[in-house]
Amino acid sequence: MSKRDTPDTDEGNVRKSKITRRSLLAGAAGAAGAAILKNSTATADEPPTPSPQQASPDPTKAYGRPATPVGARSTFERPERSVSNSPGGVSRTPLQDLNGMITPSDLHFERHHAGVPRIDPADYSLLIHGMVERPMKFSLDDLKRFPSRTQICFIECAGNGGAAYTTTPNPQRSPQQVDGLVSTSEWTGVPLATLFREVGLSDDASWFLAEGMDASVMTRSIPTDKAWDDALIAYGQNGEAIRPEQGYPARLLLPGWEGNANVKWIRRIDVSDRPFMTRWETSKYSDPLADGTARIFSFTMDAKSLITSPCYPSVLRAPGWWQISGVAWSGRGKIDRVDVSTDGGQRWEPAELEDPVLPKCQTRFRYLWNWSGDEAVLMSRAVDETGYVQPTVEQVQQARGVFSRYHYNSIRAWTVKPDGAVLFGAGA
Ligand SMILES: Nc1nc2c(c(=O)[nH]1)N[C@H]1C(S)=C(S)[C@@H](COP(=O)(O)O)O[C@H]1N2
Ligand SMILES: [Mo]
Repeated sequence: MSKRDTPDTDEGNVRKSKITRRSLLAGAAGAAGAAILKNSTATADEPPTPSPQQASPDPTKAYGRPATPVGARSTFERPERSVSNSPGGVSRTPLQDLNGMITPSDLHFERHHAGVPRIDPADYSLLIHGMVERPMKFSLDDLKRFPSRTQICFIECAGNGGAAYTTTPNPQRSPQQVDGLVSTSEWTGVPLATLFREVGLSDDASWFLAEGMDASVMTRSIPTDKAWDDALIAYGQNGEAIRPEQGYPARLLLPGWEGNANVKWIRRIDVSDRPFMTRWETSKYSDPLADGTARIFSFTMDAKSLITSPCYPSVLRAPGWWQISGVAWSGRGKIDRVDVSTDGGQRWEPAELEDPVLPKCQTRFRYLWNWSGDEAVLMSRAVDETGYVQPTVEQVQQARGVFSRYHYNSIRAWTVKPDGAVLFGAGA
């Protein structure tokens, strides 16, 4: 039918609907207007009526629990730290259950060598002495009178990731089991530089000893430069007081530096012009090298990344689009880029980084992947703002030998099997 042959009635309908739309905008909806809305996708459905199961019999109760002063997770969500039986305290963060960058405080990993001391904040004090003009003791209240600073950053145990320091890892490992000794919190405290100005450091001061109040009396030597840079005496964690397991009422926070040096329950700082060579930095936390020497005071955590979804023990239900998601971090500064490979490291493509990208902080990355259904090997590779590239396990073993005990930041891999099972390692 040619345009000229179009019946008048159709023309009339077009005109009528135009007028109707205008009148609708004017707020005068007539019978014709209703017809247009009926055929439109913009029609709003009735809101769903709550079913008896959804409706709460008592609006003051959630999940049948009475309203409480302190909340709890949905009973459908059960993220848990995994607690190991090794001597001392170790618990690991369930990285595979987390979104974004923050670790909920009750899921922050724990590493303590002789239990968690119970410290009444009224009895707490921090002594700063040694090569200072005015030795001083600060109560917790004293610490809180100074201007505070807040920083979101990760803490990672230097021993994290040992399970990945091999070319033949156990395939039945979750992100928590491989790399669960890393967590990220928002920390609040007083800059150590402020306290150092208060006590007046002598000109030759270059190191200080940090000592904990727990039964292990953890002691580490730290260069004073770190204090002038960004060290905190932290008393806040994710908006509340620091957790007992994280060092209540105060800990040393050294953003980007190995977990062990972040002395918890800190009670004493002894300022000096040389390191103290404590057992925590000579027999432990120094890295044996291939040539028989050891690297000592290897404080900075190198760039690292880990895909946390998909991962063991989850299973991909079907081929098609899946989001690959994970976290990347570097003790040197910001993450600049994370590359993802879905073919075992032959081709790499940049992932999207989720804002905000903060220095010395975990950064969430994501990459959309169309899984063909064939076996695939997923890898991620972090590059930080200094240009440092996360190495392969072969590269780390070449540089440090196979007996290295700390700083295992090599590229991690997951193998996706044709049946959708996800296993740890490239050769799984
Ligand atoms: N006083 C004291 N500080 C300590 C420890 C300890 O046992 N005692 N453990 C260290 C180790 S080995 C690590 S990895 C970090 C762990 O911090 P977190 O338990 O808050 O995660 O704290 C460090 N600070
Ligand atoms: Mo540690």
